[in-house]
Amino acid sequence: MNEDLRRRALDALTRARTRTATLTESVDDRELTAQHSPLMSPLVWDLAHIGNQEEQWLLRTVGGRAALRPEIDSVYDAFEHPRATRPSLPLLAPAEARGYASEVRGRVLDLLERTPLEGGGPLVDSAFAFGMIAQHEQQHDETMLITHQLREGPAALSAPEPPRAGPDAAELPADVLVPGGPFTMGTSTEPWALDNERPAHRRTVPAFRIDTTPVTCGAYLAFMADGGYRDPRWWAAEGYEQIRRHDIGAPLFWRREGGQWLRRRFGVTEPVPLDEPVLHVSWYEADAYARWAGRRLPTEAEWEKAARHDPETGRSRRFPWGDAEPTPVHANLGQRHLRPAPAGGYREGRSPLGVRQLIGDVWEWTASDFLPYPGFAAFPYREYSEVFFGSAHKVLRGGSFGVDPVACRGTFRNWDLPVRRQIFSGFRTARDADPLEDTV
Ligand code: AVJ
Ligand code: FE
Repeated sequence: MNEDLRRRALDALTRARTRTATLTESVDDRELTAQHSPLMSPLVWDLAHIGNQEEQWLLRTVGGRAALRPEIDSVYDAFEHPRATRPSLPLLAPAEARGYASEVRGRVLDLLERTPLEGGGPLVDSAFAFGMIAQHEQQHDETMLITHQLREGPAALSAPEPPRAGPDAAELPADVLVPGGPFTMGTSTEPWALDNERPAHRRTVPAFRIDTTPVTCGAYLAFMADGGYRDPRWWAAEGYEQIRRHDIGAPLFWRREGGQWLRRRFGVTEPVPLDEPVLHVSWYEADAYARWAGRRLPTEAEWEKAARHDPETGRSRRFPWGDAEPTPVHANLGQRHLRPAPAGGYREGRSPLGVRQLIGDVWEWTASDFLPYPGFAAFPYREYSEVFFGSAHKVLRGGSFGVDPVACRGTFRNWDLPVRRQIFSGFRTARDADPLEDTV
C-alpha cells in the first residue's frame, strides 16, 4: 500500500481506539462485565475480542508473530460461543482486557510502520488487513453502542444534538424517480471493501420511485394510529406472529404514558420526535408500514442505484454526493451525535437526483435477502460473510449515526435477522414507476 493508505490506516485505527475507550470507560467494571441483554455480549467481551482479532489478523497473519496468549482465542471466538452464553466464559477482567488490547495495539503500530505494504503477508494483503481490522473495531463499537442503548440506568454517554434540517426540508418532494436501466453495483477498486461488496457488476433495475428521506416517527405514528399493528393484511405471516407473541405495538424503546408516546434513548426519556427518522424497527415492521402506505421496501439494488448512480455520466460513485470521503456536512456518522438528524437535513449529502440521508442517521432495511454477488470469493475468512448468505438474513444499507466512515460507503452491506430491532434500524419506502413515467 502507498503512504496515503498507511496514513489512513493509522488514522482509522487510532480513531477506533478512542471510540472504544469512550464506550468502555463510561461505565464501571460491574457494568462492563454484566450482561445488559441476552442479545448482546458483556462490553468487556467485545473489548478483548477486538484485541484478539487484531492480534490474529495483524500480528500473526500479516506479521508472522507467535500468539501472545493462545489460550484465550477460543473464548473470543464469536462462532464457538453465542452471545447469550458469553457471561459464563472465563473472560479477562476489565483491567486485563484493556492491557491486552493495548499491548496488541502497540505492536500493531510498530508493524504498520515497518511492513512494506505491497502484497505484504503470506495470507492476506496487508493493506487490506489493516483496513479490515479498523472496520472490525468500529463495527464492534457500534455493537457496544447498542449495548449502551439497552442498558438500564442513568445516561453514561453524551453528545451534541445533530443539525436541524434547513428551510428547504419542508418543500422536498415525497419521493424521487430513478430512471430504469443498468448501473454498476458493488466494487472491485475500493481498497477496504469487504468480500461481500465485491466484485463490481452490472445490474439492470427498472424505473422506480424512492422516498426522499427515511420514514419519520410522525409518519410511523400514523400507521400505528390507523391500527397498523392489529391488521394482518399489512404483515408477512411470521412478522404478524412475532408481534402477537411478544405483544409488540410500537418500535422498541417506545412507551405510552399520559396519552403521549415517549421513548428511552441512552438513559434519557423524551417525547417521540415526530420529524426524526424512525429507529429500532424490525424488518417486519418496516415491511408492514410500507404495505400499509401502498408501497414496498426498496430492493438492495434499487437502494444502491439511488445512492451511487449518476444519471449524467452513467457512472456509479462512492457516495451519494460523489467520491469524496464523508465530512460532517455530508452525513450523520461516527457517533458524533447520539440520534438520527431530523428528516430532510444534510443537503450537501444529497444524491444527484436529490435523495437525502442515504448515508448515516439510520440503517435502512431493504427488501433483499443477503446473497453473494456474481463472482463472489470469500475473503479472508468464510465466517465474515459467506456463512450468513441465504434467505434468513435481510440486507440493511447506508449506516447509522453509530457507524464510522471507515465502515460506511455506497457499496457497504450489513445484514441481520428480520426480527431484530435493537439495532439502529429504520427504512424508507419505494414503488415501481408508472409505465409512462420513465420516458426521457
Ligand atoms: C456485519 C455487523 C453483521 O457484528 O456480527 C463483527 C460484523 N463480523 N465481527 C457483526 C462483524 C465479525 C457483523 N455485522
Ligand atoms: Fe467480531
